[in-house]
Amino acid sequence: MRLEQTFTNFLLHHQEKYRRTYNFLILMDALISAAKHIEHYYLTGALKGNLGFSGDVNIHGEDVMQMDQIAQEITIHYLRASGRVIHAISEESDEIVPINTEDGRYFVYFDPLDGSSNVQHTLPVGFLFGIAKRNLEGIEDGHLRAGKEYMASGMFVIPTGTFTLALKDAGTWRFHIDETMEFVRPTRIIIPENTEEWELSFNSSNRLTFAEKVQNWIKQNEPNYAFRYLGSLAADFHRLLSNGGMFMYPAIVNHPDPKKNRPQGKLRLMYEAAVVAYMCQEAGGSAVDETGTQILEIQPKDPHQRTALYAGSKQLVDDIAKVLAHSQ
Ligand code: AFP
Repeated sequence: MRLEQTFTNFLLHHQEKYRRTYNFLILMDALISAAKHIEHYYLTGALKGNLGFSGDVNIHGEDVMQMDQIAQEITIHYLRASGRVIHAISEESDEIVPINTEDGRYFVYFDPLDGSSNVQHTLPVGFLFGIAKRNLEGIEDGHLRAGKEYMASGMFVIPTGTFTLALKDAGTWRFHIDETMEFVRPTRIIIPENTEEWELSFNSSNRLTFAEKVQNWIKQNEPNYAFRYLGSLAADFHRLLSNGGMFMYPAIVNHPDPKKNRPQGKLRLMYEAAVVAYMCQEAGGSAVDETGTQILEIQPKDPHQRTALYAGSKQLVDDIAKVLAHSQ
């Protein structure tokens, strides 16, 4: 009989090793409880009729799915119950959500259900989150945190029962759910250097709308790698962390309908790109924006700020970063 190390045991040892408090455990317990409930509602969504549109439109002008609202409600409930969160920024909330502004210890940035084009088919979606800590030494000014100020980030790929967590200076770890609904078997993730399995992941139907230099880079390199794209950042990045290669959501600058151009990129900086970039960096990879700037260095000016994203194996990201920075 093989009995596995649980996530809780793993985190308790981590906290002990770095002489940290139990506060982070309470927050992680809240996020895991939220993810398990979101997975339950998603798995039973087709039978309960929860996989359709809610009729509402979010701050990004996108149709909101019923599951987006269910996931948001569940997550805010558990973050509130933890008593550890100052405020939260969510893709599903136009405004910053004040929670425990006086006694809270953490800022949480999250996308409770990412990959809406997969929802109606119960295909993989993601619960992405980034965590930063309040200033314990001086005045807390509540500024929006750059990715490099995060202390952890992670993602649940729903409904696959997999959870990936990056801890500051302590690596990126993957966990799998067992028959008792416990996340177990902590496995350290290092993006492979061996290029055999490397892949490129991007929405190929957009390729002619990318900047010419990006189109040229893809033309030169794509023959060397596999191509995979699920349309859910968490699911695509989950696979890429194991295989290596690069996920790209470039700026859209040559769309035949200029109104559809997205020079600032599509993905949201604080709860999508920085979350992935943080896990990437702790796994030995890298992530940059359309100018070749490190995603983790970007200081957000707006909670829902967008960015282009190139993330994955350091060698590939460094290579395209040179091209991106060159002709600016
Ligand atoms: P939605 O949640 O709006 O579907 O966006 C999902 C996402 O933010 C990310 O998960 C995907 O990588 C990317 O956008 C998919 O975008 P395209 O459908 O334009 O390829």
